[in-house]
Amino acid sequence: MAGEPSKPRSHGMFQPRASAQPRPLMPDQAPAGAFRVKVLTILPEMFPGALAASLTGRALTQRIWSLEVLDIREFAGNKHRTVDDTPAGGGPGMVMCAHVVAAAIDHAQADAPSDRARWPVIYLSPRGRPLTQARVRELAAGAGLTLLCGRFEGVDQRVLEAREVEEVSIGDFVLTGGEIPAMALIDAVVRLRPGVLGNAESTEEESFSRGLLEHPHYTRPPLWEGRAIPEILLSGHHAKIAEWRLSQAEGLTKQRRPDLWRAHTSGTEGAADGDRELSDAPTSAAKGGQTKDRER
Ligand code: 4GX
Repeated sequence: MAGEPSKPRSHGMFQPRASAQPRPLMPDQAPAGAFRVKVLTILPEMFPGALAASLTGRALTQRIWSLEVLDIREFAGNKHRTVDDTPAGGGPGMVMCAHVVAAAIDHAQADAPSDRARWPVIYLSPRGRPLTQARVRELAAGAGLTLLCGRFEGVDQRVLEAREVEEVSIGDFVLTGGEIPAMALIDAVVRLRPGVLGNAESTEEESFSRGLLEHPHYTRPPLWEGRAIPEILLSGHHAKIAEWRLSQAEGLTKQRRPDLWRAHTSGTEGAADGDRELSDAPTSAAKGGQTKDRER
């Protein structure tokens, strides 16, 4: 869905111009350097949805990234705007038609850079390769991406093959459609673009705990419902605190994610497909600590 074209707000001779111009939420044209996201869906009204809030929303208004939502029904080619048909071989549900989805993909890719690796078409599906922070980083380094959101039982396999669509899963569970997974992927990618995260949310310290789950976090009050903040965190010994956090992160990873722990200890993290890093979030006070919401 393209934003509304900016119209003159005055019909008079003179058009007064405020120094800070209001910008449409979704500009028609992405400025050079903006990360361009195209979404193919039969539910365009779901976008920008949650992506209009907070950091991704601010970045969208700032044109750090752009969102173009295309209604797959526009490519149906019949007056009933039918996009699906019954599954070959029988069975329940409906399948999205290859020709309709192909027309939507071809339209989306028409003005994308020809290098497919830099602008992939991704189909969100539980059958896909699990999304990793490593893949998110690669996508964020590109120029943009096109996301195909399926409904019903999915899309005809032939269009995935013919258009070299990459299948990606956000987890081993089944949602009603690919729109929410698409939003999750967009959020993960956009936050890595320059200018999206402020200092407080920076990913600078992520290498500290690379490949590990994050250590627990605490804030005031020091005693809550009889539970104290671990004493070490109130000691002011920064080296000791960093050591404690690392050991917490290691313990947690060993216990909850033996797969990540194996990758971490075997030194395969960062390898082509071995990178299952989760701890991208700031390890906040690892470097001096800061309170985002209030001053100490
Ligand atoms: N990670 N969904 C896809 C349609 C569908 C159904 C069956 C293929 C086979 C999902 C996920 C996810 C819901 C998106 C079903 N496609 N996507 N959709 N988990 O659950 O990415």
